Amino acid sequence: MKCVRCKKQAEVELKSHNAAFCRDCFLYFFENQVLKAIKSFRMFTKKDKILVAVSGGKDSLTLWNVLLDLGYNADGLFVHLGIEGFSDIAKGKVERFAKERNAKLIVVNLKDEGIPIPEVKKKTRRVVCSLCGQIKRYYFNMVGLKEGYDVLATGHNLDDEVSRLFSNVLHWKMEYLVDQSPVLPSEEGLLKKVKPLCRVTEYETSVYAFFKGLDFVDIECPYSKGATFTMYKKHLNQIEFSSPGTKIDFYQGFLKNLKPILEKREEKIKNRCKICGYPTFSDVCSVCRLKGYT
Ligand code: Q46
Ligand code: ZN
Repeated sequence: MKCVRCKKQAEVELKSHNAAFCRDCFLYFFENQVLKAIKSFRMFTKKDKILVAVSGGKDSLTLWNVLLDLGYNADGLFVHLGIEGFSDIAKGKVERFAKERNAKLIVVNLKDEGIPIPEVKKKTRRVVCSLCGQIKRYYFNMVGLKEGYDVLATGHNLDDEVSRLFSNVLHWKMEYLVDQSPVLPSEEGLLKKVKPLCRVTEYETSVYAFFKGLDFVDIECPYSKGATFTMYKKHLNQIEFSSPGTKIDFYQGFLKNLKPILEKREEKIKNRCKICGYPTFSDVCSVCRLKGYT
């Protein structure tokens, strides 16, 4: 198999793009897909201060690496969850990356905030992952606003987006479908949020991270259950295998055809938390409630 760009021996075959690439041309292709997403969805420009939410995993470190290579002004934010045998390892990987790339890293430690995830887990009967997700989003937003960033970038890839879309459609979760977008504009109290990896698959991201020699955390969080999304990803990959290109068509089709209709009927959250000002459905947001302010 030959590289479609330079005719050298190909190392990667991408059926959905009807293409095969050598190492250099694959990296060029990957960066180009990210650039295409950034530009077509007007995510940010070289003038913007970008905050990248980094967990130490493959996707977020890939995102940070690509943005730095493309010359964007991108700093990292790591939220230390206080999970034994996991959070320190993840922090080590992120710190090492930041040092090697000479990039700025901000660290928030949930122990200092009084809400480390193992304590939160003890206090709640809910699935801890949904609270953990809310807490992370809360700090990404708060720190981003406080430190004067223009936009928050997360490492969600096409498979994350498609499996989420699939799940939201299967269960007709309209309130989540409205918010499913590669770009969420800023509003009062909310930083603009973007997903520059929305055009690249999990496989392509893994290949990129491997070719670039990125050292990321490859152990799972001990609280991770992830079964539903993993199951959807598996089924979607089977469909993709017999019909290459389905994933990106499904996602782009949603953004083009259904999203505009949903946006028209969207009801905005009007409430703000009376303690910290974060947008919320009730009087006090869930993080302030966890901190015991009610
Ligand atoms: S870190 Fe937090 Fe994940 Fe661990 S507790 Fe669940 S949500 S699994 S991405
Ligand atoms: Zn090539």
